Amino acid sequence: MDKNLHTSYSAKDIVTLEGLDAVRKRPGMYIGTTGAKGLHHILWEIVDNAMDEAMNGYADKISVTIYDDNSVSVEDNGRGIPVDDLGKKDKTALEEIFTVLHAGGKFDNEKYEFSGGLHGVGASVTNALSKWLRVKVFSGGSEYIAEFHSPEVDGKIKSGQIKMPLTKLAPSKKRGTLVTFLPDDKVFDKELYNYDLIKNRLRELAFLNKGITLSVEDRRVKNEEGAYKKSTNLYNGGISDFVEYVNRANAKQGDKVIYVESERKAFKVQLAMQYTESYGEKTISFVNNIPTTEGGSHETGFRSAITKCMNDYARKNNLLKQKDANLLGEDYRDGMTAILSIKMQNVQFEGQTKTKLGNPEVKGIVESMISEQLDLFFSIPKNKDSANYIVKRGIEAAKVRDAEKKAKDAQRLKNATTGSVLVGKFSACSGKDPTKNELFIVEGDSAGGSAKQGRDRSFQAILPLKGKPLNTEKKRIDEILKNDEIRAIIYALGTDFYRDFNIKNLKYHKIIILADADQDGAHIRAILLTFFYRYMRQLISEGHVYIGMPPLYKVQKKSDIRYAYNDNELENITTEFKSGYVIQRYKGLGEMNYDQLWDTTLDPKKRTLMRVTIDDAAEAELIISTLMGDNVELRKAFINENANFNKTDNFAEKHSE
Ligand code: 28F
Repeated sequence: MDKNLHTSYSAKDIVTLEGLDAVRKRPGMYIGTTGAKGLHHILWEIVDNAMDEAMNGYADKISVTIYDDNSVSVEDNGRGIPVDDLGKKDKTALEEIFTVLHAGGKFDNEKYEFSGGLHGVGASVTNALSKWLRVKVFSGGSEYIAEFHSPEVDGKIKSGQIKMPLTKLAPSKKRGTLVTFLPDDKVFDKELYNYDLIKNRLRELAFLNKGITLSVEDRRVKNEEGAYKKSTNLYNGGISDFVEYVNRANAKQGDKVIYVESERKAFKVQLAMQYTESYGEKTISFVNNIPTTEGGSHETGFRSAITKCMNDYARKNNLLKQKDANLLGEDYRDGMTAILSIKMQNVQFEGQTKTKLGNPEVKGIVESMISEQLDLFFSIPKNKDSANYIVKRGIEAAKVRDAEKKAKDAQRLKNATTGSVLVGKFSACSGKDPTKNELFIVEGDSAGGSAKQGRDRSFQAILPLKGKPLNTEKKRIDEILKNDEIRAIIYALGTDFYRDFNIKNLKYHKIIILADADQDGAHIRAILLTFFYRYMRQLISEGHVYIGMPPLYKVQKKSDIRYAYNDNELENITTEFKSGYVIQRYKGLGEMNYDQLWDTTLDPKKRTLMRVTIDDAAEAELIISTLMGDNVELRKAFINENANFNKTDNFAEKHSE
């Protein structure tokens, strides 16, 4: 990172000073990273523009195509970017959108009521970071074209320059906008578009915007029939279909979906809820189609509305006696899956990973809009059984809460000797600064032993796991509390868990799971991620959880020792060595001695960590409830379909120090 970045420039200076060249100079300021996330970000900017046209009611089909030169196109069937200024002004509206930062009128709200692009920086950044970009507009019975490129002039790249000004071509019956671009590999190196990632995001957009068809076609691969891989999503049931999709591993026939929506001037709320036999709460929320995995004021408002409405309903219908205390919000949310989607202007994102909604005024707005609609919904006779069911579940949950509290207090008394659960296992570090300290949760005693010896004890703590920890999915809290491995993790982290979780007490800002790269290791990763996701969610949403990447191979030629972390790297090393080398395939962490473990996996300067992120909460829900739930046939199908049991790693993104 350019150290003086924070002193000499701010985004607005760059805009006035250098236009698009500034984007190329510091891409990280506009798209975060120039890794896979950044490559996909410049695609989302274009998809967002098509989505804006669809959300405002002018388009209902959006298709993405990936080509084998890694160029990609997005097409919508909307009005088409305006071309009526052709020849009138020095810069057409279209040229503005693709060559001026924060241009395209999306930032003055009256033209676009809701825009997903607010969190983005617009199509001009995509243009600036592409080798070339072509726009086709189909409107008024004609086809138009404009082309941009980023040529090298006197050794300097001129980013996103107009190459072919807007030109009218042949007549056409089509309507809409088609943007095709080739990301510049001088910026993104060898990163390639990920079909599954794009497919999942377009499916999420289809759920969030009912009636819009979103598809992606991958022209880099053909199946045996010679057809390209393609996925098309259209959900006329919108987020009601979404909540059933998330619950497909748990829901039973007849588990009703409750759907309410409300719209005021420039503010729209949609809520879909479905109760299932599973425990705990699953709320997946969005603002302008952007996942808010760290929650925020909209979720707070939603939760207050549920609690208030259900307690009022319970009293009014004599399901709670006058003398009974109100139930807690969490009682009503036990077993509930909710999708909350709001659309608004002037969004302020906050939180460690900018996925939390700020805007304090939103809590009250959402609370009143949802309360009003839920009261209406439950006053309709045919919906009474849903309300009665929710209150019944709430009353049961309150009873379990009391039982858990008693179990916990009893446990706490027993826990007074909690050290016992850690004694002989846990090796603390001497440093007291949580932001620097790291906790390695290591599979197996032998690996644990070499981690203890190999680590830097000033900031690295080690917690070896005897065997597989308890699979906490579908388990009650009191059962979970009986498992020593889980208790050891809770105690070592210092945050407590579930209702009593408090991230402020976290003793380690990096929690690194070290497990073998085999099925057992993958199962341990899945179990730990399930537990963190269910009972310590903020650890993941605030980016504290990592997966350690031990090397798969050691290649030795005389005294020259190299490590390969995947087959690709092995190939590079053996090519370099040519001959006279020995390859050792590591079966597990335990095969490495402690200084090799330090060199390859523990040393912050050399190791590779995969940060676990929840990019796709719906996907995470599905993976966890499928993999860890008790629906055996679904799990078998999932594993066969995905082969790579490490699907959980899909939320992981390469993280270098
Ligand atoms: C594949 C990507 O970018 N679609 C778009 C439109 C439609 C209009 C528009 C876009 C300049 C300042 C208003 C048409 N007719 N897909 C897309 N479709 N931009 S981008 O207008 C941009 C103007 O704000 C459009 C009437 N009003 C707006």
